[in-house]
Amino acid sequence: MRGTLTEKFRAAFGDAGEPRLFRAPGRVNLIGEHTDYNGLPVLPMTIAQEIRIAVLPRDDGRMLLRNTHPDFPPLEFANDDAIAPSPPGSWDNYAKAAVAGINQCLTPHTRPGFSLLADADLPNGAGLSSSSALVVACALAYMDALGLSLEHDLPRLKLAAMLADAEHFVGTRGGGMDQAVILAGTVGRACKIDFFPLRVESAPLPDDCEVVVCDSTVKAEKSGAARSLYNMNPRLCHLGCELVRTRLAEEFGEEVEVERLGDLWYGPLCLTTREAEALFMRAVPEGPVPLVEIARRLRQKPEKVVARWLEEVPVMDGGYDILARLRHQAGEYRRVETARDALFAGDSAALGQLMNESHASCRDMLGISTPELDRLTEIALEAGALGARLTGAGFGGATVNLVPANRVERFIETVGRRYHEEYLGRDGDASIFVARTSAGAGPV
Ligand code: NG1
Repeated sequence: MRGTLTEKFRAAFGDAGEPRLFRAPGRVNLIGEHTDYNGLPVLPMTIAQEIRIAVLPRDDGRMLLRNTHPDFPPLEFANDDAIAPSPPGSWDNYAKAAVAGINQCLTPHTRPGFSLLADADLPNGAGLSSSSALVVACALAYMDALGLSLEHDLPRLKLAAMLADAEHFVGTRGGGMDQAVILAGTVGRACKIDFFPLRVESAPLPDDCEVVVCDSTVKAEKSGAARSLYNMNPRLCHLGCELVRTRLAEEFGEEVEVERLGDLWYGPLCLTTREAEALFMRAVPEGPVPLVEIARRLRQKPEKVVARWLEEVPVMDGGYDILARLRHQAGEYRRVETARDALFAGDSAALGQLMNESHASCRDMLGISTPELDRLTEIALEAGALGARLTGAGFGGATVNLVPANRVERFIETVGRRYHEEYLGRDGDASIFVARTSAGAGPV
């Protein structure tokens, strides 16, 4: 692989020297969806598919980007104080996010450039975190150009937390799951990740089952069209958190410090999940809540509520179902903790059941599934999976399936026939694969 990527680098940039090589794996999330940005845990694992880059520093401050994939054209930007985002969907935004984030956090004395070639066997828009893998790989390349090394100059989790914020540059309001597992993942283990502060516990994977990824082949381009759809859930959760905080202030007669929903469990209140659910019911009415009612409860003008919490969120005449979002958080929190225990206990049946419940909650409470993802999970269960759910941001992308090891071959054949050939009407063999873990990102 080294030779090939180096050769491609030389073909792209001329024989400019021996490039340095870095890799960053994709990830599949077993359970814990749309919880990270609220500070609630997740349970992903790395996969073998990855982004690889070849890179050489430049002393003229120019960042030259090339990609072996024809969909991503050559691009360039200057490494100065005013790195501005390109239009949504432009792939240089991920390199810009990494460079601008490091410049802001580490304030380096020099601003070197680099010539970078990216290559991947990780599909994009599949919910397998190609975007964060690219951000992490570019960050490693830029750190190298600055003479900084992972671990020695910057611990992995510190870099992960930094890059989670840095990726907001591209316009999505995600949490820190992807950057953390990409940097701190280990071979043969899943990662139970907690946030604020970021902590990673490695958990054993089942030895009687395989984790199988099935791509629905409906692209979820989070940096493009799916961006505002994705952002809707973080925004509604933050609004829900404000409603909860307002309610708590009324009940206690003073402000209670709750910065994000996760603080209800870990903060000064230390609620149980049952108590958190009861609080949600007191703080937010059931079903869609009209904007005027939200504004009344927060004692704010509707325009202010829109400007502060509903930016980019599509206008819903009937209102927003905030309680459903909060209930998903409580349920998913409990499922992640129980799934972690199931992994340590080697209880695959329990894990599968939790994955199925998670899919139903993502579909019914968050509205992030699609007819294709629903059909794919139904077929997967009929084909012998113990658990099947959408993975990642949703609105397309892939499902993650827990399949007994002795049924994997039949499973892949059945899903290929019934989903790809019968439901979609085309061949899709390459989009079903057994997930294999890999080491966290680093130099090759
Ligand atoms: P993907 O599937 O990589 O787009 C996104 C967010 C995660 C998390 C999941 C949903 C980014 C970089 N990633 O992941 O933080 O919120 O959705 O669980 O925004």
